[in-house]
Amino acid sequence: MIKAVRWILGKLILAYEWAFKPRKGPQRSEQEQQRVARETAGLSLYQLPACPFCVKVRFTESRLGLDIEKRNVKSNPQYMEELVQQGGVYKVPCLRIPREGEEDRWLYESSDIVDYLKRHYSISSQTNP
Ligand SMILES: N[C@@H](CCC(=O)N[C@@H](CS)C(=O)NCC(=O)O)C(=O)O
Repeated sequence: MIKAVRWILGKLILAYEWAFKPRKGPQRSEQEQQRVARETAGLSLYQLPACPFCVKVRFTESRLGLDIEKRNVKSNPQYMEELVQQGGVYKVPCLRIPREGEEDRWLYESSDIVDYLKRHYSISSQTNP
């Protein structure tokens, strides 16, 4: 019974995302778009397709016109292991942020991830991550 409810909820969440996810990002200059693409190429989002907190992050990603690699922790045991061993806890979403000369940063909490993405990739942003 619980499994069935979870299954239905998962489908509803996916349908919601399909219906309402922003389809278009902001207009950027060619140069700015290249900078954003370069910087986001190193990011990865550990996540699950039907997790509402992950949907929230994916909405922000779309709204900002970003393309971040998704790592499904249920379908790939290696991603799950990386998340738990290196991130420290099993919770999604988690944004993995590479840092030059330092260990990767593992950013948990959907609101913190959304803030991070907005801070670095909103159209007026000039800062580097
Ligand atoms: N406050 C967190 C909640 C994240 C959360 O509860 N994620 C669930 C999946 S929807 C999870 O990872 N649960 C596993 C666990 O807590 O052990 C956020 O906003 O990111």
